[in-house]
Amino acid sequence: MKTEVAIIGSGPSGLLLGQLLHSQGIDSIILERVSADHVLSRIRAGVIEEGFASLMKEAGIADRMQAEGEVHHAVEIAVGDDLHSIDLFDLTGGKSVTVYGQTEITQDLMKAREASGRRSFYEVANVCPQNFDGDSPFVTFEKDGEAHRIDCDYIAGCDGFHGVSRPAIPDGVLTEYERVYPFGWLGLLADTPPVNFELIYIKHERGFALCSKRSESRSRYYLQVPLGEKVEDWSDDRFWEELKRRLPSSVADNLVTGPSLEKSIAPLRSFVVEPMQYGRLFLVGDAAHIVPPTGAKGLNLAASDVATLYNILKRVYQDNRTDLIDRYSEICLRRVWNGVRFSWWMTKMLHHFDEDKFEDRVRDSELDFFLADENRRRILAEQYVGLPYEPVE
Ligand code: RFL
Ligand code: PHB
Repeated sequence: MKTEVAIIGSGPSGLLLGQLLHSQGIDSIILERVSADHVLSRIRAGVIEEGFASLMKEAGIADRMQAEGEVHHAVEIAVGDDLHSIDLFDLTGGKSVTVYGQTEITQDLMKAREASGRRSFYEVANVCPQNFDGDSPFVTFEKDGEAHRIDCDYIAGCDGFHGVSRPAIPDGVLTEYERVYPFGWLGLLADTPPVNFELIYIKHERGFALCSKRSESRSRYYLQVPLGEKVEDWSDDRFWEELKRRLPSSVADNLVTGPSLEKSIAPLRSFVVEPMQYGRLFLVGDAAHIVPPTGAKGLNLAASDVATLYNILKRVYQDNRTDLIDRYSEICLRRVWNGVRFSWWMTKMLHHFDEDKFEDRVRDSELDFFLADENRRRILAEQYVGLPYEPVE
């Protein structure tokens, strides 16, 4: 088989890149290890920055997001019983975020991929990017026990944190930066009306909690839990009870409980690899970096990587600007490190760390400081709505 760009991974990064390339008449083949249904069963992100929303419009797949997604002009932070509203819209001169689930985005992208007629292979094994340090890269894989090879111009490694693209880069090329946090998030999805219109990030002595949503009738809640906690030990009743204890009392009375549709635990980690490219192989999204979900940045950083790679490849194919190829990593990493720092900062300020009482007090004071006046809240708001994308020139 032959294509222009071989894309490994059919998560939001791979699908969005494929769709944007298609809009410019550039061909791609997508290879995915699991089934499409399995990809859609992962309940993940919910907050979309304006830059990402614009990219969806550019790819021609924003109709459902615009009709069903909720535009949010504010976000709330609770400290014990005190609720502080961060007015994103006013503080940033008119910016907002959209609440629309990653599952919905992925579904919209899969539908568009099918309509485009471009090739995708699901449930493939032994995917192996090769020869990407030369001019003729190729990818080998197996489907139903049969071996295949795709010859291509470029390979996009959109295969997440546990993928094969990053480990395929020779030893000694990449530098890894990592921080593992001593807790995880237990998430619960339920068809119950959300406890509040705006999202609430809660700092509480029993641990962090987050009230999020997918729609007016579907809630998504998270609880900070110690590492090693098992999801089987958390009945729905135990989850709701614990959440209620962490909610400010003015909010707790509005909590509607119900059976969970999904419950899972995600460990929290910050991870960045530099550079994000080697020869004709590019690492995109979670394949190159992971952030703790506290800043709602993971999917949004994946989208800005996709924007950068798409704009580079567009210029390569349309204007023969092959000089731009080497700039991918450098352009992405500036925005990535900003998101990594913001996510680390929010995680640190809002979670309960057991080990050091002094640092706990310092973190309390830091949050008080940033909530105290408008100029300081603006610093938080500008980063939450997302920094602008860097142009490719
Ligand atoms: P994905 O989504 O992990 O997709 C990678 C795909 O590659 C496939 N794959 C392979 N395919 C072929 N061969 C192989 N060898 C392969 N190995 C892997 C995988 O099966 C998969 O389908 O990476 P991508 O596309 O880069 O997207 C990244 C996002 O999924 C991630 O950053 C976000 O979900 C992070 N995140 C959030 N981000 C936000 O911007 N806002 C949020 O509100 C937000 N909330 C969250 C989150 C992540 C969470 N978890 C569970 C980690 C909340 C949670 C709880
Ligand atoms: C979510 O709705 O899943 C969500 C929202 C905000 C975050 C993380 C996750 O910061």
